[in-house]
Amino acid sequence: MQDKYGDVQVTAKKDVVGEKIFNQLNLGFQDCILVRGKLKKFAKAPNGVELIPSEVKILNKAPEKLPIDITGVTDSELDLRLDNRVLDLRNPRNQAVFQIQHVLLKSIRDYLCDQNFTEIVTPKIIGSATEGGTELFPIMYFDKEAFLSQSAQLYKEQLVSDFEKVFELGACYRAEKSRTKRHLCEIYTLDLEIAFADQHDVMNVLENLIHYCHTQIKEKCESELKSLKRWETFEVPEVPFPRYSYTEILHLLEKKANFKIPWGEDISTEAYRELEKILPSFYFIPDWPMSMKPFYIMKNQDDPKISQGFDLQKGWLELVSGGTRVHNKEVLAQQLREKKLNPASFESHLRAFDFGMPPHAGCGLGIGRWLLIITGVEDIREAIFFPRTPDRLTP
Ligand code: AMO
Repeated sequence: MQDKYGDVQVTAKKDVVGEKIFNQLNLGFQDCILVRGKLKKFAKAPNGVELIPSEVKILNKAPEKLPIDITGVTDSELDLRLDNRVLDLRNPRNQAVFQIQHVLLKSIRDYLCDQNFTEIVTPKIIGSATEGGTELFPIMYFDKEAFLSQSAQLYKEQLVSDFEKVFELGACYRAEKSRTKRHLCEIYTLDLEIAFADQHDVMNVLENLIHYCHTQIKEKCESELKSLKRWETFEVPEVPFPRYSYTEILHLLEKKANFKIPWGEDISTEAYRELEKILPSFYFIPDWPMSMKPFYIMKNQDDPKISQGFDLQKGWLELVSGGTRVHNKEVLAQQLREKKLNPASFESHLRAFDFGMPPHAGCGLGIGRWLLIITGVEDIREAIFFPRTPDRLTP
């Protein structure tokens, strides 16, 4: 018998429990039952005890033939597993992924609350584009068009002027037709924003947060990591994490991997795969070209071609992006124009900069991707209860 806490052996000998209970326990796999009885020590049973039943109730039956194997003996195809997700999540390996997520989310909250951050909740239905991209899902809001929020960006920046250090754990929506093992259309992110801070302060918070959360997981999730065969390889990374500017990364790629990327171009997945051979753990890439960062990122004061925006990588995978923000309204309006966006569409956001907006910086981190890094599962769809992709809207 399996429950939230693991397996329990129910031992029913006919001459001990009687014929009625003996017959009731002729059950199918995944039937839902209630058993009352006496626990007895039994070293050979899972968890060292067995249950001798005195009452059995059959609450619900499962079909004899299940659509997927959840015992781990045979692998079912991922799409078939996701079609039967409720059942799939009874597989101990999948349970382990989400028990780890549970500890991760609690650790994030514990750490940030301890550092005097205030948890915020921002709207997910918005009137206009957050970041100006084309990745918006339009919806009907009564008789008007509205959108699903693609990021907490604008609201967390506004709220930083009231609460100084804020964070949000929430959903955002990306209408990207990317069919990769790291992209989803509905993502759950950690958003941070800190007043009177720059990108370096945010990087310091991030590396300490990651160190803390990994330490908690190593302490609290031994059996889960073992069930995922991650116990030996799971890493509590040392801090500080190395920092290589975008330009240094291009040099590194050229010198060590013979991979040439012209300055100003994006680093391809193929190039990141090469980088992972040189930098397998966590590393920051600051000083990206301004042309590749959004309008709210501040320019380098000495060289406006360069931004004060950074990414945090774990090997080949981008986990975080963030940076120092523009806090001056005129500069922000100018940068919107430079990105071919219309400041009039951002009027209500710009108004928040009229009332003494402090200098600030922040970042956004994808929880699904963090869970990939921790658990070693290969596809982000396995790290989400009910994934949303261009091809999947149910269950
Ligand atoms: P960005 O768009 O880089 O930045 O997103 C932040 C982080 O969210 C995760 N992520 C995704 N995960 C899965 N599927 C996707 N389609 C997807 N898109 C993003 C990544 C990424 O690093 N407003 C800025 C953050 C900031 O500057 O504060 C933003 O949204 O892990």
